[in-house]
Amino acid sequence: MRSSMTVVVLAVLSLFVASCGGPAPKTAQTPQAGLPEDALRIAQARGLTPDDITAALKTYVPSGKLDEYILFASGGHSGQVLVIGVPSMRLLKVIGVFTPEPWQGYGYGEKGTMEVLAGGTLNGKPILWGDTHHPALSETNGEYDGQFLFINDKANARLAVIDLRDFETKQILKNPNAISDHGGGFVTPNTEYVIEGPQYATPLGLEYAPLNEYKEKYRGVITFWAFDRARGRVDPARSFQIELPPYWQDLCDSGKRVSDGWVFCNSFNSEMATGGIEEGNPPFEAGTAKNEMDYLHIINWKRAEEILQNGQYETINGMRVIRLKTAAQSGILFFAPEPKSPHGVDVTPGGEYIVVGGKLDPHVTVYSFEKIQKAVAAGTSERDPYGVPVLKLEDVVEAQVELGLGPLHTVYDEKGYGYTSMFLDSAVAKWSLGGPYRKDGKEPWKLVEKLPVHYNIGHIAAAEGDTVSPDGKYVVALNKWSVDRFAPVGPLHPQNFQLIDISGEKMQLLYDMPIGLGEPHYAQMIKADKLKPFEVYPEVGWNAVKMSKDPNAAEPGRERVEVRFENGRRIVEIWMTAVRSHFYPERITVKKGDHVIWHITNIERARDASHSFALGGYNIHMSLEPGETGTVEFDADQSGVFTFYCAEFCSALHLEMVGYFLVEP
Ligand code: CUK
Ligand code: CUA
Repeated sequence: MRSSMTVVVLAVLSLFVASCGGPAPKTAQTPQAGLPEDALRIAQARGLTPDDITAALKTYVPSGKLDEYILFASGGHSGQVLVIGVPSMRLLKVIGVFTPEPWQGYGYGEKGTMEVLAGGTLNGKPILWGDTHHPALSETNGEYDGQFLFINDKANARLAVIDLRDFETKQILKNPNAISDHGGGFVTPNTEYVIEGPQYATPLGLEYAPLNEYKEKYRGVITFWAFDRARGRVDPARSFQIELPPYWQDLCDSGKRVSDGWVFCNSFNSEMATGGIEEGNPPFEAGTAKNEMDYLHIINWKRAEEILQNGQYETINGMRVIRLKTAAQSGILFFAPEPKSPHGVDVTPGGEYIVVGGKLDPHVTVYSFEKIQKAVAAGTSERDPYGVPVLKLEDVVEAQVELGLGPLHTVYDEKGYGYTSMFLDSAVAKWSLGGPYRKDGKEPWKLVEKLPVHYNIGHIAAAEGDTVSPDGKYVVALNKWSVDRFAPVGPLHPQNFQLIDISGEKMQLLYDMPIGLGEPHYAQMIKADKLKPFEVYPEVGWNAVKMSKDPNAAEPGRERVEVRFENGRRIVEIWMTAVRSHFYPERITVKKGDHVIWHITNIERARDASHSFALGGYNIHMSLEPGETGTVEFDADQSGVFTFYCAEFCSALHLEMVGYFLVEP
């Protein structure tokens, strides 16, 4: 066994060296003649198989070389976003979103970031964590444009906007009429809207109603957050919602190309179960799975815009809401049956088909947008209990493809294949699309290959996967369990991202990346060269939340401390600069009870010359990137001698980058 493996290893390596060294034997980068023996010796010593070796060669990114793709992954209940290079699977950054993040000084006193986090409060109550599920890159004509990233918080029904010029969170919006969400964020093809679909039904508008009024008072609500690209912010005044029945809507996806203007959402509790296992009712898990069919929600948002123009909406908690009756009667909302307890809904790149994962059904069900249009035009007399037109399954289904156990989410490549995550099978199923996608003569709508993954795959992400032109090349399996894949670190195991090469005839597993933070759900993968982030902030004195020069920025030569009185209270305002390796000034003296406003500008122009401002005892930390201005404002409510220092190892004399904050009793 071992010797035959060694022979294969040798064959793979000699092939590799031949192909690398063959055509251009004289360049300095050419592997030396000694390489094959070295490489063979290492491979043998480490017990690597030929597949291991090709996987290593496909994922290794040498020092100084950059990754081809960037994966933006939700951080799950860490409330953050992970930025990962592909194919190296190196973690590049953790972006603080719904949860304060100390390294970036996000939520530790810096005024702008405190205001961003305050956008997510509910009736003034701070909510300092989130359950991020679905990151969505901004799109132009259905292609990722690399400008913005959006992500939802399932736990609290919130949406965040991240600016990809500096990879920082700029805005958090609390949904005024729902307490949980799920099918979002997803963008429309030109990022007109960022969609936030609902999850668990509650009384609309965050009102109270007992569970025995479930059918009358509880509702789902889908939100269309209008995005103002020039301002880089969602504009709540132009946003709107559509009231939905209390069917527990799940994933949503935007139509594109032929289906642009439409949105599709699953649901999984058309039974309207309300639980109560303790009172002898069936538990939710059984109550929501009783019916054979749930409803695919088919929503015409362009029609909804017309209805808004006509003024057919109500304003609830400051948000324009198209009521359910209006939506059902005016061509906005339609249903189509879908096999019980569906999960993922994923529109094909050209927008022709909507693929629904069955969860408790071994098939994915493929709906045809063209057939949906015909069925809508033909009309139907069937209605759900809320008056929503229900199309006939046989009128709108194109195919049902048997894949195995627990199909959840589907992504696409450039060759006409779908890749579906199989939760119960712990596998990725590759299957052939039909219609315009089938140009290679292969049989359409058929399973072609299954690759085991480790373990319990949830979402799956593909290179440029949600665009109108996926790249193929890679998919990443976002596995919920890792069990035995990594060195044990206690009962709480990391999740496992597995990189898979899909460029060849057969899929190849390349790499396991442990995720030791929260539980990622979805991820999107963009070509790295589409991102054009700042290397340093464009001007000294930059306010990173407002993305413009801060009028209060401290300037070199104009550093100062001013004391004034407001309503009989002493206000101490400080304008300070930071540069390698000092703050200016270095001594700040105030009196106990003073209100302190402290501006600091990092006046560096060198790439990576970040400083920070750590004030012990006051729960204050700011990160100041080159050019950035930050402000902290607080009451000096503790007397004593405090030190402030730069926590970023910025220079040889970084330890000397310090000052005293003296608070007189
Ligand atoms: S959900 Cu997590 S595995 Cu929130 Cu997109 Cu399917
Ligand atoms: Cu600046 Cu350390």
